[in-house]
Amino acid sequence: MPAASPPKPRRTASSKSASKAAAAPKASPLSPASTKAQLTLSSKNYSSWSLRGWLLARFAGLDFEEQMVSPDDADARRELLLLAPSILVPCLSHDGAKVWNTLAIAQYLDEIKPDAGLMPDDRLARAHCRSVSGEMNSGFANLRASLPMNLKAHYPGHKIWAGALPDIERIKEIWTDCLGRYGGPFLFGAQRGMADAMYAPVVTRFLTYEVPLNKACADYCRTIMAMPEMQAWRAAALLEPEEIEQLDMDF
Ligand SMILES: N[C@@H](CCC(=O)N[C@@H](CS)C(=O)NCC(=O)O)C(=O)O
Repeated sequence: MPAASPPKPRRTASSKSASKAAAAPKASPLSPASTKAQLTLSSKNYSSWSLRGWLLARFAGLDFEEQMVSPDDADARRELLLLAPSILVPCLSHDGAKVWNTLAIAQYLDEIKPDAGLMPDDRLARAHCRSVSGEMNSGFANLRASLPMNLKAHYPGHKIWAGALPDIERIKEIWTDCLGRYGGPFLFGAQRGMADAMYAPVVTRFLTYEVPLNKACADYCRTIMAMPEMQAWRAAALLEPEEIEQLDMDF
């Protein structure tokens, strides 16, 4: 269970915008007129960061259009440069704001959709959620390099490179701790949120490569894969025609 701490007063979109209204001009001359939000993504089969951004936007209840860029098409890459200054996906365009980097997107969505429950209410749990989400965003390079996301693939008995084992152990430790502390079935309790979006591609990797898991972690993987959002993403990934040879490993 989370340690007791005074609940953090939830920000509301209206109170937050009210406090900024006095200082900020009503509309920036640089902002285009408000249109439907757009989320730039690449492959649903291979792009783990696209999956994270997409889940965050869906969890937040954002009304958005997907803008798909082919991961290995040079013209599409040039187009992506115009859309996302980092040349990376995901990139969210919403109401004049352009947000890239998955953590920044999560923070932005939490700000504009404060009641969506992307982060827990409790101050200590929010700090914990930010920490494990940040750890995913900036770490686990060996896991990412050696077990690429590939929803179409299944490699049972895959020999896992020793360099990736500490990453896997650390992720299992994070999940087991969160599930025990907050009671599951999601990392921060009854409601799915930011940390679940961050770790969802790891769930798919663990299943693709049949990484041995304890019961709590295996149950968590089932919970994530059963989410309607995850099922919708997976169904679209399986229909994707393109294949990236370097990521289709042959074992
Ligand atoms: N930490 C970044 C990582 C973003 C990232 O690496 N995205 C990959 C896709 S999985 C990408 O766009 N790579 C360049 C490419 O597809 O050409 C984030 O949080 O958004």
